[in-house]
Amino acid sequence: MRTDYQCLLVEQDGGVLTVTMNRPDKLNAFNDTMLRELTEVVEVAAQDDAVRCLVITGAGRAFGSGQDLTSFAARTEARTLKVSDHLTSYHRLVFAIRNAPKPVIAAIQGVAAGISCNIALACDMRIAADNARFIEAFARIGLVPDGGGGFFLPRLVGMGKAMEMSMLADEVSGPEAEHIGLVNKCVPLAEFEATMKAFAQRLAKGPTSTYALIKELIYKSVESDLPTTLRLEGELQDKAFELADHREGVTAFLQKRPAQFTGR
Ligand code: LHQ
Repeated sequence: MRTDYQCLLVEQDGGVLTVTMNRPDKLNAFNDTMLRELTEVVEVAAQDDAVRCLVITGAGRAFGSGQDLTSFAARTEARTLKVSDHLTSYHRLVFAIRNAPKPVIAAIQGVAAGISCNIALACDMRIAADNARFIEAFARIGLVPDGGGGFFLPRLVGMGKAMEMSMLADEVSGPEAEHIGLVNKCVPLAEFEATMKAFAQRLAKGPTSTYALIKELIYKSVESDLPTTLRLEGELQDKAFELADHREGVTAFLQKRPAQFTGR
């Protein structure tokens, strides 16, 4: 796994790969390099069996402040770039996260604004510190939510809250985010790092191949009807039954000991 990135810190601890967006003086705003690097790491980690849980987080006092507006404004004014073309690069990152056959977690402390917020929403789960500030900042600058926000937001928090967050673009705090289902867990900042590590390590020791099947079932179900989902459930359960981790889970239960999952 490559670790010498210009705008990222990449660290592996057991089965957990932690990727830290590292442009703290810009509150980790996305420039082209950081977007390209983050996409590469997620795509490589998705294929690497040694990585069983991926954590995306931010350096300094933010998760991320969205698109780097300084570099972007110059390019749109000069008409050297069509926004929808630029967005396809973000979409590649969104698909890489969603299609990774293992859990991808966003760990958010401080501000998560604009497309950084929506990259966090693309992840499978979110852990927040109580200083987190989620801002669908787009309407503040006359834009619609992008980076998948229009898809993820209503599915996570319902239509009304999604509309409110998108139109008013007010900050949602970490505790409020937990209350409305935007994040899985919000903890005091002092406990954030330890909580995030324990959560990720627990997932990394889980039945990884089964987790891939769970991702497929849950994500396809929100776009399917009941008969289709129940058919898929059967197909995926047939696959899960063949996995070594299923046999290990049952054996461990019968032997009254904790399961030792290998991820296969
Ligand atoms: C920044 C940024 C930033 C550059 C803080 N860029 N420098 C749009 C266009 C096209 C295609 C792709 O999709 C998008 C999607 C988007 O993401 S649109 C939304 C873009 N993001 C925003 O509109 C948020 C802009 N930032 C802010 O509103 C504030 O900075 C927030 C609320 C994030 C944080 O506020 P504070 O905690 O008060 O920090 P600050 O404003 O003092 O920022 C600290 C520094 O970071 C500052 O630089 P300086 O040199 O003055 O210390 C900011 O200029 C810089 N920074 N966000 N997106």
